[in-house]
Amino acid sequence: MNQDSNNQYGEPVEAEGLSPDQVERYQTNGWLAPIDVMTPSDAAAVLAELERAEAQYPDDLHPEHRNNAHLAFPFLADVATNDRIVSCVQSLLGPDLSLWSTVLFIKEPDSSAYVSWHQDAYYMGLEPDHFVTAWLALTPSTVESGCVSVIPGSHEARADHADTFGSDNILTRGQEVADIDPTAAVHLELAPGQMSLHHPWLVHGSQPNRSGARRVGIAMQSFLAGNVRPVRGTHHVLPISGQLASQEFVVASPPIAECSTDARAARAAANAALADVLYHGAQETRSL
Ligand SMILES: O=C(O)CCC(=O)C(=O)O
Repeated sequence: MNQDSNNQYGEPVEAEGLSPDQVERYQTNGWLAPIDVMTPSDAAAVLAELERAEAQYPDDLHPEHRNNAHLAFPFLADVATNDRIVSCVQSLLGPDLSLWSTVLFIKEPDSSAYVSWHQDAYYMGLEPDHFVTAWLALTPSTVESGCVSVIPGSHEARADHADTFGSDNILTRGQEVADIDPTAAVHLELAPGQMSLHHPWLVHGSQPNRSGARRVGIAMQSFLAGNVRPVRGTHHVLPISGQLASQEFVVASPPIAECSTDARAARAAANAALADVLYHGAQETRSL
């Protein structure tokens, strides 16, 4: 329980966090899953909202524009500030949290989109590495549908990455760690409403969706502890609980009205800054 910290709306965060055993397993393995966050019917309701929003605002949620949608859609800001998610992350990082970015990782039925082996922290321009990615499933995330797979123990070392810009690769620059043995991977299968947590240096990726249904996940990437600061670039963060991290961050506001002019401008500013950080030194860029 984390009764002495508030979320960004000023509400106390009282949901159950992780047990000491779960914290230890996260620290040893570099990930923890599955973690129950919401009921399957609550996850189905979020999915229905997302699919309604995709139909209503196609220019705001198409495949090349899935970063930081929580800054334009209040229902996604609600997910990102979900008390259970925040409590679990506080168990790992302490009471002072902010949210750096979110990504909607959506793979259409029987499609070729995949995510190459990578470490999240490699291009984020933040130190120290006291941050965590939370990945919430809104649909079944299975081996068949291309769930997130992880390489045990890989969070202990920083790996070299090469840019591939592969057309089916969902990552910004198709960044890839070479020489990964896929037979060593652990597949983080999740039911709707469950999440995984992974360490910023954990090597992970995912295969194409070979099922007949969409695979939809929301990555909160990443929650930052209070001592994290930028080492290059401009970074927009959403305060989540406790004290804001470094004063060097630009403070983003949660959206009040869906896709309002202000909300779209806040998201656009955050994405422009994010692109500068993620494409640092890259030969090619894509829009976010
Ligand atoms: O959703 C996926 O398939 C990959 C997710 C991922 O790379 C991440 O959350 O860091």
